[in-house]
Amino acid sequence: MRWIDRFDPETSLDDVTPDLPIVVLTGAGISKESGLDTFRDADGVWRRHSLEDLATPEGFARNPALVQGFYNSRRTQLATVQPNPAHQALARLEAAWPGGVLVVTQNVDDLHERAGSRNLIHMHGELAKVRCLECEAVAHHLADLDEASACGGCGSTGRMRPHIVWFGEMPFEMERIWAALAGCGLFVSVGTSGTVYPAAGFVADVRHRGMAHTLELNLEPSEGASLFAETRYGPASLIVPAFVDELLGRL
Ligand code: BV8
Repeated sequence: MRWIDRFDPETSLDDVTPDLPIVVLTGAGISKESGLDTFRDADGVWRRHSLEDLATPEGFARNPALVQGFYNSRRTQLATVQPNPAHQALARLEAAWPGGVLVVTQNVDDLHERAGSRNLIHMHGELAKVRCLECEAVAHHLADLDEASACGGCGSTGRMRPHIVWFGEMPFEMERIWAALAGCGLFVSVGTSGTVYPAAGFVADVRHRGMAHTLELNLEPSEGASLFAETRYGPASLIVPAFVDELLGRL
């Protein structure tokens, strides 16, 4: 039997009562209108740089200076961008929705927290944090990293890496994410191409249980679009606030 045949009958937003928890997955598309590049659009990061050289442990081992430079320039860019109405709308939803809202972001920027989201998981890590390869200490750090950078915990130098999940590494807080997906009444995906796993598999995980409504909010259909019970397309800064206003208008 094909996996898709086991999905339960269609759901709708009408099934999403205020007591039900909401899980929102976000990707690079939600930060695009803040001025941060996505990865796979025509002008995306992986169109200009080699993913293998810059976002894998092997690439870091081969040329740490190249990888540190890539993340240093992206970390520096954080100070030049602001949250947009889509980030702000999700923070409003979290503050007002009785059933609770968890934002699981693939993004490594800090725009969700700067918009006011608190119940937030950075499953792919954070640009504003660094980790010591010696003692595993994680620290908030906005300056450049290089071979002279010292760990604030153990004092080792030249052993600091970006606190980022590279390809082939296990994303953070997966148990907490899977538990939230299992218990949610609404799963919303915003601004992601549905290319990278395990995040790209979350909608199927939710649909397989057949209880939650699933909604894709994106600029264009993602690779997983057919798995969503409902889809709405347009720029995140427009369609996410409109969706949040509609949902809160039902309270
Ligand atoms: C793991 C680092 C297991 C941070 C990133 C073969 C098949 C299936 C899976 C695999 C496979 N081979 C390997 C794998 C696993 C691999 C994977 O999925 N590879 C893919 C490429 C096939 N996954 C992993 O390795 C993950 N780890 O599986 O571990 C494991 C098990 C045991 C033990 C150890 C390990 C780790 C994945 C994380 C990798 N790190 N980045 C950084 O530098 O930023 S992933 C990278 O892609 C980014 O972090 C980003 O978050 C992520 C997803 O990209 P999107 O956010 O979706 O961005 P994208 O550009 O693709 O799309 C943007 C979307 O926005 C588009 O749809 C566009 O239309 C839309 N958009 C644009 N503008 C707007 C908009 N939407 C709304 N409004 C707009 N204005």
